Amino acid sequence: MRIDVLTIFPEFFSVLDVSLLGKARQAELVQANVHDLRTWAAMKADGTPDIHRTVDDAPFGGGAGMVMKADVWGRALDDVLQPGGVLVIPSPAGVPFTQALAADLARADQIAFACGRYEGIDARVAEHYDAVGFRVLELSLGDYVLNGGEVAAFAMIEAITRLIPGFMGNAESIVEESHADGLLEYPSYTRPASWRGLDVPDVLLSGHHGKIESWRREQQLERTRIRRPDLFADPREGVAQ
Ligand code: 6GU
Repeated sequence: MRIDVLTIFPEFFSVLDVSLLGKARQAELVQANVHDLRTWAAMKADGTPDIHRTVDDAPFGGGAGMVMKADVWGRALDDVLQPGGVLVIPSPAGVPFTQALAADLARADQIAFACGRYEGIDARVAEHYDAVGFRVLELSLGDYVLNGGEVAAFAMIEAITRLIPGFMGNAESIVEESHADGLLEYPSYTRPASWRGLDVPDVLLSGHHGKIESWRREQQLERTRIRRPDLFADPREGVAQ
């Protein structure tokens, strides 16, 4: 898989080298390229030089904040997006990024992450690349606002790359983890069996695999019911998939 990140804060992604992704990179399962968006801001839309390398401008219609310029993003993405590549635009106004989407994107040949500030990128950028045939996804991490798409892109890169076939050592730990089957993971314990007056549930010490399995299933259901009742909601109502 090839990952391209376009950002005005390329230094932020030096953390890619020290994260889990470092391993996938070494194994040559992932090739990650980080680009400074200002590389494509050396000229204005009319072709004249822009010594300030401006990437944003005031919103049409007024309002707070700045909007990132379509012409700069267009030149950058024309250079970076490969045929068949997926364009991901992190945005608090996007559809929810889920484990299912992460698994889907783990099979992509290329993903380009367009990291904008939270006021956003001129909406015509997503519209244009969709119109010319790219898969374009505006994705949100959750219902809170970050200053820019960088932290969100990094989280998505980690969620996606660990699902690339051959990346994780233990395939079972992916099958059993939270969200793999739409439920939260059951609680886990290790030695000592008693710690500060708290005992590991007896069933886990019983050696009875059938009972352990059904206890874990009950725990998954109970946890999900209490912490994430929305995961039981009818997917046809409300929440975007
Ligand atoms: Cl994807 N971007 C930003 N800027 N804020 C967010 C987010 C994304 N997801 C949640 N908050």
